[in-house]
Amino acid sequence: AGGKSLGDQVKHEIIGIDPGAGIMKAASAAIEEYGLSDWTLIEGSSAAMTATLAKAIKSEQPIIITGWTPHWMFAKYDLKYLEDPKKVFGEAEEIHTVVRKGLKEAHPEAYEFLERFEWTSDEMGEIMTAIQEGQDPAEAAKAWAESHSDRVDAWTADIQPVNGDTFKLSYVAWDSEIASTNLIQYILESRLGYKVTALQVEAGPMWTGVANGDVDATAAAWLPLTHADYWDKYKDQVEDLGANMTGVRTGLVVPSYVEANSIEDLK
Ligand code: PBE
Repeated sequence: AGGKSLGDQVKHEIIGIDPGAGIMKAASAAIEEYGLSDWTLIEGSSAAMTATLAKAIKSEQPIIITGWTPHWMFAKYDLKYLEDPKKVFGEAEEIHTVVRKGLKEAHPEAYEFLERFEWTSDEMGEIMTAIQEGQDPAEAAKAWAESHSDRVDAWTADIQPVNGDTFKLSYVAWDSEIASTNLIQYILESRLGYKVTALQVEAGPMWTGVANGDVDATAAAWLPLTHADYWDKYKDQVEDLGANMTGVRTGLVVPSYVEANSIEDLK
């Protein structure tokens, strides 16, 4: 109601996601660095966060979430990032493909494909939106690969398929990573002859699995900032194949009708 501050209207809550996500660490740092000591970061999941966002938007209530790009929510809703003058959420963030040590020798075909694999946020957005609209993730990835065979051809050209070798991917149930991992699984299976298991885990085990060699690869490493803690811990036990996407971003996000423009406005 009129006169109530934004903080009071949202009960000084920022709607977060799974506690292992790097964005949660950055959001906690933002609370600290912007002096938002009366604010609470709510833990949950990617799915719970988008459900809460949908509800708030339906009733035009203010809400503050931890958000990132690429994500279908920016296509579906009118949203904005709160400015982050202290750069707590970093700057030029990328998504990297990180593999276990020895993968090149063990699975040179998969390694070669993963080394080549790089795409755009618009391309990922096509799969994410299809999933959000109700398509099964594996089906959405398959449909995308079939309608973009020129891309898939380039990523797999001249790689000799294997004969049913097993391969393990790890990822977290973040919408962006559901899209990328399903696409990689589909290409490894349909074009390169692998039998793939994609383990859906928390962020910690996603990294640990690659570091200890239980998992062959993950395409869900957000660097240099979002997963800096995991990177610092495991960098000597993994191999970084570089960015599979550049120009990604994380931050605090609100519907455009929310009056705040900067994290500083939350104080
Ligand atoms: N995210 C999406 C993840 C990486 C991918 C930004 C939610 C994170 O915060 O760790």
